[in-house]
Amino acid sequence: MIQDNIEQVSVYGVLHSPWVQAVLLGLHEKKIPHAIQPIPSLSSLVSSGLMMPAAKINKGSWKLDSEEILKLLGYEGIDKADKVAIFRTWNGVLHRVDNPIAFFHGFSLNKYDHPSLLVRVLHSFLRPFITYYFFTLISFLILTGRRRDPDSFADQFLPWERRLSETDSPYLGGITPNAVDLQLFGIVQCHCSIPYAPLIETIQSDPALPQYRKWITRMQEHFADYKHLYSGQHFGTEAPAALRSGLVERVTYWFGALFMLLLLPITLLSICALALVPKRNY
Ligand SMILES: N[C@@H](CCC(=O)N[C@@H](CS)C(=O)NCC(=O)O)C(=O)O
Repeated sequence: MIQDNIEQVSVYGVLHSPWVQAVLLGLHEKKIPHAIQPIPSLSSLVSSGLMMPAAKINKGSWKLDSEEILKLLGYEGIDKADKVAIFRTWNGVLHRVDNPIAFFHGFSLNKYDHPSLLVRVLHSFLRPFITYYFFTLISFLILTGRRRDPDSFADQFLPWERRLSETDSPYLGGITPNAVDLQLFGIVQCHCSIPYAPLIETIQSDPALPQYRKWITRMQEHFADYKHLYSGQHFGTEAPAALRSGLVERVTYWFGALFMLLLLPITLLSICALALVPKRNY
């Protein structure tokens, strides 16, 4: 159901998440005023842990799930087969923890606006907790055998290559991007935000993916003034790179990361507790 009279949207989420990216791209596309917060509010933390994206429209309750949020913003839902095909293009993302320093560095660079320096510094100090959470989650998935690399990373993009070669429209949604474009491009953004070289090189140069690359370029041109365009620097367009956090925020982030490492038993216990919180719409 579409929400009427949207004046302001708050989004909780990390810029490396494809689903957070999809929501932010949708808000940008529809020119809806919004603010991103890197730390969940207490109410969303209690009911759904660190699950993101969560969005609060005007003064309503926090909502989960990127597709549901996009529907509230006025986008049509995504059919089941498309959802599966979108999700498949995420393969390779679990490699982002191969280099833990690069993983934390990627998170330290995330740019969050807030008029108060004090709030930005406090957020920067707390943000490493979220990085530890996702580092633990991804490492757990790898340890339990969930990372299986295909013979070629190109295969996961082939259904989209076929779809794009069968249409004359610039986007999967026709003359403007729809929720499928936003989620699929959200995953491209996710891959590029902490890049895994073999996967990025496949998208950049595999001869089987010319239409997919053209579509990425069109999406980049369409979203040229979006602030978090991680894919810009990887695909040779004029699109600007994603904005980066300032030095004070970065130093505070690393200080927070070190502090939490020194409190490792408490950090790990909190991560386990949050991982057990049931995720639900509320
Ligand atoms: N279908 C959901 C997926 C959301 C999702 O998987 N979010 C991940 C980050 S990319 C998350 O928050 N995981 C934390 C957890 O499972 O506790 C959507 O489209 O929003």
